[in-house]
Amino acid sequence: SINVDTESSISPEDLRLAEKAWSSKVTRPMPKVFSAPILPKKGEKNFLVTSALPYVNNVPHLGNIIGCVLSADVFARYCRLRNWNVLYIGGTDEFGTATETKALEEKLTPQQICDKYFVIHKEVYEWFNISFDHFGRTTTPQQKLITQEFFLDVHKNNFTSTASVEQLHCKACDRFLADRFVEGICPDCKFDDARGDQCDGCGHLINAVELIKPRCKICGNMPVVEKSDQIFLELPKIEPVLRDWIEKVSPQWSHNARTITNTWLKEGLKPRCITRDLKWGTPVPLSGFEKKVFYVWFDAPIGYCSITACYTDEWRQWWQPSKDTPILYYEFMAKDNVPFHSVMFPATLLAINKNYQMVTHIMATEYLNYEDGKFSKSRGVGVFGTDARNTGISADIFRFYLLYVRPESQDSSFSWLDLATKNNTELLNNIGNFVNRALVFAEKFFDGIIPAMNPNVEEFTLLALLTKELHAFNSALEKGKLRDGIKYILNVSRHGNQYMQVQKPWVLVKGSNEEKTRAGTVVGMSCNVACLIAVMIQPYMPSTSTIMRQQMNAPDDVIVLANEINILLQPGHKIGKPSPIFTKIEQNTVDSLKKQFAGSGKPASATNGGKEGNIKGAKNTP
Ligand code: MET
Repeated sequence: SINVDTESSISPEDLRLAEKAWSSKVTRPMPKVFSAPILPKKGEKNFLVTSALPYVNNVPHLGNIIGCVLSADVFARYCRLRNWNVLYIGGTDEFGTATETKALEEKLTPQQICDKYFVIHKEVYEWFNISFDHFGRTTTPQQKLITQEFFLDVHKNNFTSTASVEQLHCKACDRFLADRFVEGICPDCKFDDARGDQCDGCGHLINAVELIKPRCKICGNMPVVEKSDQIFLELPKIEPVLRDWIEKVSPQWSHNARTITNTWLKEGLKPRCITRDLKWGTPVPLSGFEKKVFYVWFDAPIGYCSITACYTDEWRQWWQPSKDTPILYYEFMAKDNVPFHSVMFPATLLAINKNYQMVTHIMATEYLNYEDGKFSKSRGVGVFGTDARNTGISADIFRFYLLYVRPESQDSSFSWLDLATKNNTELLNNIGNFVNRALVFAEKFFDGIIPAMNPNVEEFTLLALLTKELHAFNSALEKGKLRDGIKYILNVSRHGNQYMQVQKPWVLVKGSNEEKTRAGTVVGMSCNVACLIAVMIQPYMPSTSTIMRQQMNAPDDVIVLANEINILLQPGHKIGKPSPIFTKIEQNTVDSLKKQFAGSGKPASATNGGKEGNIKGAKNTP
């Protein structure tokens, strides 16, 4: 399954460069110490990284986790590993009808729901070792202030309009009903339990006012169609500037982000309703609209700004950067979030016209399935964030596997058997075996001291091969191709294993003096390759990287990744105590985990793109 092939042939020039890099005296920079508040710095590479803000009302499952927070985490960690300046912002998205629905369900207030689930999200991400610089939420005074300010700028610049919209109103409850508060008969297939936003019978998106015999989900009475004024974002008016901008930056987006955006553009942009007759949300600061709130997708991306503002008063340094500190802004998300980040949010910022930081890289994943089907909370299928810690499998193994199967260019699935296989082959047999043998040889044959190295063509060939892998690794990660990155690390380890197998230091060490010296070179080189692996794997498996580096007693400065390979562990360096790094996952563990998370066995309900009961498609009606 490993098909990233960088090897091919090593030219004399490759050898010469590898030799030069290896023997050049470099003073490695110390890893940057990040202290809050992290701000963009002139003359440095500045990265702003965000992951989509998960709706607060649910416990995230592994698919949600790899789609946004974990992917963004690996990228942010990679930036830190390169000693670049990076700020990683995340948080929960707390407004919208999803929260209100949950509140009704759990008989709590929306705010209580947010407070409860915010903690659940935070703890899940802590367990997965997600290294947010700040993890915030959208129910803050900052969010209200900034959303209202942004809106008023858009409004002042004439990029809004108002129109009367038909909605279902429940007299008994005295409220307009959001899509998810209505059920009825599907106008298409006549299925009698269709939801207000989508029919579970035929899968079609529905306009709630078209439901036949609608009923209020809260009280069961029949709502009536009433008109109400709403505010629209005039996308057609912004479209020309938006198109220019998209054309300029989208070549560096993930392929699906480009395609989804182009589909939207092809259909032509329509004015989009950005207000709702709800109570739970950011109030609209305009006379006549005081009782309305912003549609959750208008204010959710503004959460990135407001959460930064909760982190530092200097938040505008990131969001309205001066010309001399350009910022690369990477947004990670699952594909259903793309239009809101590639069209809606940028359109808002362009309409404001105050040089707000626009996204430079949209990195969207496809969906992760669970075994042969979909994750489903209601049916208890799949691993949810809160379950993961009770499996006996460490966060690093989950991280590794989720990144190994990251749905980077097509849907993929999480499978326990596959997780065990990857653990047992790639981690245990490949990396674990190599790193452990290298260190044990150093301990056993050289008293744990890195021997003198006199590299010859064998070593320079190895170094040239590794350099190719490292270059490919760096270029993949800079493009957000996190899954490929893992494969280059495994290649490095494979080269190391092959080298050790061919050189046989355990034989050499028993031979002539010359052979003993040669054994020293081989063991020294191997320990250095092991250290390179410990560094490269850091964004993916941070705890494992620490354990490896402890066993090597590696100096702190190794944890800055360069683009060339030079000596990480110097001759004379005393390593720590080697011990096995990974453990085998047995078949009976696989069997029992599979059973534990298989759910009730009831059939899946609707085709909903892998996200349970939560469609955020391209519907233009409120
Ligand atoms: N809450 C949205 C979701 O979970 C993402 C919002 S990103 C600003 O899909």
